[in-house]
Amino acid sequence: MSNPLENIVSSAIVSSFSDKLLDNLQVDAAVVGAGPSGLVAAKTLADKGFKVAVFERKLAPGGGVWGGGMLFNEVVVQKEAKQIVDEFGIRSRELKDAPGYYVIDSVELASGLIFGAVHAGAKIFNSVSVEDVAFANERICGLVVNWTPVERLGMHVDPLVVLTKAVLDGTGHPCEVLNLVQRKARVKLDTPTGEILGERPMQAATGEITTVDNTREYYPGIFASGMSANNVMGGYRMGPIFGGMLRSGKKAAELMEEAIRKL
Ligand code: 48F
Repeated sequence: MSNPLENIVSSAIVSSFSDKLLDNLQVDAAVVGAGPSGLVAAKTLADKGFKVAVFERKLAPGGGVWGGGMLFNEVVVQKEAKQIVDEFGIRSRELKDAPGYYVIDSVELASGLIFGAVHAGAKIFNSVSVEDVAFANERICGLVVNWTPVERLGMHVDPLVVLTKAVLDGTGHPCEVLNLVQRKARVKLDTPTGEILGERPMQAATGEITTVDNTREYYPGIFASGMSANNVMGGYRMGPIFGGMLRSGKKAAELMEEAIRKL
């Protein structure tokens, strides 16, 4: 009896996904949140040959990029980040009245960042939420993950664990993973108070700088990028300008590479 098409399709999906998940239960770098900073970090690390898994709560990766500003689906980047945009093959148009600033269709930016990260070899697990961290020898050594629908429905289902040499909290404004580290591991973070300082209001130019400055390792094994870094370190928000986010992803990848190579 020949194998019906329905079975060929279902088997291919189940076996391919199982292989992917099994292969990513121990990775070099685990990125939480497929926003702009997380996706740039994922591509940069994957380009260097590291095994990278990205866990994204939503069905669609891309974070806050898709909606541009107030759902007008265009965003701005500045010249300091133009090279990163070019590396991904994403098109941009320089503003005539503000040289050094470029507009980008936000759908092209989101899809281009996702495509770039996946093509570099990073694996994105979408609809997967990070609900806890694994902690050993005074270091974050893994992520506790579960399906987002399980989380949303409040189902009493135990999670699985992914072990990693370095975690990036790229969860945006809530800095969820570092909040978990502070609350559950009860350790001091590398901030002036040892705690999360909290995001400050909008100050676009300063926010673009603090996003990159605040991108660093906050506890052994865990780094923050993007708005998460600003929340942890009391940085400013900046609205729909994305150069700082992209540069933060690059910086996070460089710091994580250094840390992984030291292990
Ligand atoms: O917020 P987000 O886009 O991260 P970002 O790289 O970029 C911020 C900008 O989009 C924007 C801005 C620009 O000027 O200020 O806000 O800092 O993406 C964060 C992603 O993390 C996911 C969330 O669904 C979003 O796609 N996320 C958050 N918490 C979790 C998570 C979690 N616990 N597990 C998995 N994914």
